[in-house]
Amino acid sequence: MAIQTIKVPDIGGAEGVEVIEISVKVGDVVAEGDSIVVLETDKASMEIPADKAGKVVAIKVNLGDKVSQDAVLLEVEAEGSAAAAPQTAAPVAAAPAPVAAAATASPAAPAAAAEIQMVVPDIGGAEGVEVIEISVKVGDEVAAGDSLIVLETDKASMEIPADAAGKIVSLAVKVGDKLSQGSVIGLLATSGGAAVAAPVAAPAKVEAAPVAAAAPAPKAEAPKSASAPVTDVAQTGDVYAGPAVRKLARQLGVDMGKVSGTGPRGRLLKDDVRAYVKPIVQAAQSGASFGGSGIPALPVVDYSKFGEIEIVKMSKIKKLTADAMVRSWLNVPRITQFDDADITDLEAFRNSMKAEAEKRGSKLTPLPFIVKAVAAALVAEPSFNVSVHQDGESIVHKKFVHIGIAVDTPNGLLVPVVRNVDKKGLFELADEINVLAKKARDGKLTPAEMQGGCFTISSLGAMGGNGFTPMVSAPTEVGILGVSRAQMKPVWNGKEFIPRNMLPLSLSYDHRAVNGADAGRFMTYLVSVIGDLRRLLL
Ligand code: CAO
Repeated sequence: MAIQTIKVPDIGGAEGVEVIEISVKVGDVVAEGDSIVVLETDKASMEIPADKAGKVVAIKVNLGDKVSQDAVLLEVEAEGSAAAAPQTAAPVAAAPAPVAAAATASPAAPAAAAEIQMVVPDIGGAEGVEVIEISVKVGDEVAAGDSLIVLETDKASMEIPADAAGKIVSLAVKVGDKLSQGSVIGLLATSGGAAVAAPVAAPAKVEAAPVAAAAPAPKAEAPKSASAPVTDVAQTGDVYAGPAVRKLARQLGVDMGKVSGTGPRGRLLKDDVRAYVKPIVQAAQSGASFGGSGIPALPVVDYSKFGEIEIVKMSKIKKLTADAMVRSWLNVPRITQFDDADITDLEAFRNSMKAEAEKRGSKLTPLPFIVKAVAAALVAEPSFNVSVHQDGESIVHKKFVHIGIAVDTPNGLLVPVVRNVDKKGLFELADEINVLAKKARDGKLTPAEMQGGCFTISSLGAMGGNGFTPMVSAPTEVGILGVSRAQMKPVWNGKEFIPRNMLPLSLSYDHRAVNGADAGRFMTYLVSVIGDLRRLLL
């Protein structure tokens, strides 16, 4: 079997054009016309099709290489027969070409507004080329050079631009129509002097547009001459994709406008289309409904397009937290209720106890007081001390009060659990929280120390803020209290405003298990206990 080479065909004289995609690998079997590499100038991309069929035995270019006409791209072993076809470079835009803009240009165009026929210019002799997109609608104002329609052969796509500025009066084509040179696209009411096109009555004169795809005019740019060049990889609307990708998207019924391109300059690749479709198919197969309530995949974004970036792997803890957050977000109908607790007296008491706390080596922050008050609220309002059973039909009521404390560590968020809070004193709680927080920061917590929580407290009080909406730790808990920074506020006592130290509290709960009324009672009780710690004795 003969080994044959596939070379860069005539690319309109462009030199040193960059290889941005290699669409085949050694061992692949290519048919004539299959896209093998994609080249890109600073203005357009073009797919280079195989001009012979066979098995790829060597790839002679690398991504980033700069190539010109006749550069060897691949070696293929002709399949089945040694009598390979003689090598002829298939022009890139073999099929069609032009975004040939002012193809209908008439130097003697009228200066006044007039209706002109929009027609398909010279498209390299291609006949019956399919309309795959209509980029305008009746009534649209277009500038000269704006894309009107996109045609596609099996090898290339091309935009047909307006050759004059004006308003679309009518369209004579629809998606799927097969057009050739001279086919009428519709009527355009030109906006006056800008028109360079022939008036309706005069049959459009079509000039030959260059076949090569190498130096295309950018989409928005008005053509500078009567023979504007081709964009092989059409950039229609926001979609920047080659014919093969467009074909795949069409076959799969994918709206390309919804897919993010990961290729150079946001170009859509086949893999982007597949990545978009995969989760939809998987979800559909798992029985999920997409009648408007499905979860669409997040688009893939190439951030390097916007500036310098660095990609750092998440720590294991951060990854686990991310998964837990998504699980909670998607499974828990979460409501957050806000209130302020008056901690003026609590703070006075805490300050009075500071010396004693220091003597016994304890650090008494507001947190142990809050933990103790939450434990009392869980006993008083047991609707919060539950889990939703996995059978989806039962509620697990807990007869113990274990409270998790969110601890910020260099590796991420950890939630050690303080057990039997209702049975412990303030100093004991303060010490235990400090020991667990240190273990968390040192990475020494055991799994058992992070399990069994009935409720979580997330304190951002040392950092600031006046409220947030914490996420419920599902499935084990149904409530979480966010604590923000206390601050002095004027509070009306019935006669006058007095300064009070107010602590903002945010109570999130799982509305499957807890009703608003339960939450209202829980919060009211909690606020009253924090406001007057003597209530703990009742
Ligand atoms: N308002 C005003 N000041 C507060 C306060 C509040 N709500 N809460 C704490 N403070 C003060 C403390 O009194 C302390 O001041 P002093 O040293 O003058 O007494 C200072 O802030 C620092 O407190 P701390 O952070 O050392 O101790 P803590 O008991 O308040 O919190 C811990 C302990 C482990 C919860 C905390 O260190 C922590 O990691 N918090 C972050 C939790 C987190 O990331 N939550 C988010 C989870 S959801 O993403």
